[in-house]
Amino acid sequence: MTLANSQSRQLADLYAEMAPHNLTPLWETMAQLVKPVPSSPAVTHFWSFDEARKFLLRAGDLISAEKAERRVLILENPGLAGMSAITPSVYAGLQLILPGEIAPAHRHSQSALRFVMEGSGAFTAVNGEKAIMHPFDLVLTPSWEWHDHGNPSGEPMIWLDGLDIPTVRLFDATFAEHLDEKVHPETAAPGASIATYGHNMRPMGGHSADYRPKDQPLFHYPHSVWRPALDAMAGHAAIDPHIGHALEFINPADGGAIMNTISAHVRFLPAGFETRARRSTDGTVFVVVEGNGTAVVGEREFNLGERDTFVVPSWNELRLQAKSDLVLFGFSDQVAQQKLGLFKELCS
Ligand code: GTQ
Repeated sequence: MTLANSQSRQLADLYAEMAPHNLTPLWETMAQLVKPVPSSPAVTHFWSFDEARKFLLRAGDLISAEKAERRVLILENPGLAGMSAITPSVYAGLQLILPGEIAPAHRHSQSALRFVMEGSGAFTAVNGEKAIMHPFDLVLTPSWEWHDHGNPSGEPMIWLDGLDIPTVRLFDATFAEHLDEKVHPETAAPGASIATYGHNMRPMGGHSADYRPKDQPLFHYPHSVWRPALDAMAGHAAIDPHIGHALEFINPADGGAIMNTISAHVRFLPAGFETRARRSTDGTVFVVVEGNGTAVVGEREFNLGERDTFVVPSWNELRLQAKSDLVLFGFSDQVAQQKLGLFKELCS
């Protein structure tokens, strides 16, 4: 037996003997653990809204929102089968609430955003204040705030849920509870938090409305507000060659991201505009709000239409081509990565 052979025999014996002691050799897995650049287990993927909607409406015939607690089809990344995740850190799903239904009040450690895809007049109530939802509104239900959903309108309502479920799972830090009543008692009239905190000002004096947490006063960012803001900004600012005209939604309490674990933005690409290639470490979920175009992600190419969703995993190169004026909504774990000192981007 050669020296090398005898050494590898002895190593194999060592591995076998220490395995029952739950000890494994780093040098066999080092290359998978500490990689020179990200190589996400998630893959890029595209979900047609019309296709997903058909399945969601079928589910609507078979199970009530109340029985389901939340009637949601999870957008599961094909590279993360069984993980209920669209990227390793972020969850996304399409939620349906039919006329007259309620989704009962609960709260949990997980933070959520809702981005309205279809319907008008349903609400998400957060700590007892309703946000009446309209297409392409953004509504937040931050960590540990009570929330219930209801639909007094006459039409089905569908929105995209974005949550930090996989992040909370990573930290093993989940708590959840149900309220005794199905619907949280009303604490403020619909629109009160926008009226109070939604204009780059904050209330002074003893009457200041403190029904909302001080560090998270605003939870409704209506399309009727953000869409004109995006146009106005596009009329004044030079376009970013890698992103287009983009505005991040912020928490007015500190000017930072909307929540501790999730960042969200909207962007506008004028007809004919093509972004230059960009990679970033925050795997990002995009929803098409308006227009047509193409997303080129590595070797894949997706034709974009209104309400379609696609995911670009960490460090995948993205180029966007706008056939018509194109408006996108996007969210990711960027804020969490920035706080942890991990976020990187590469613009070519
Ligand atoms: O509406 O509270 O898609 O708790 C997943 C978990 C939605 C919600 C989801 C949830 C919710």
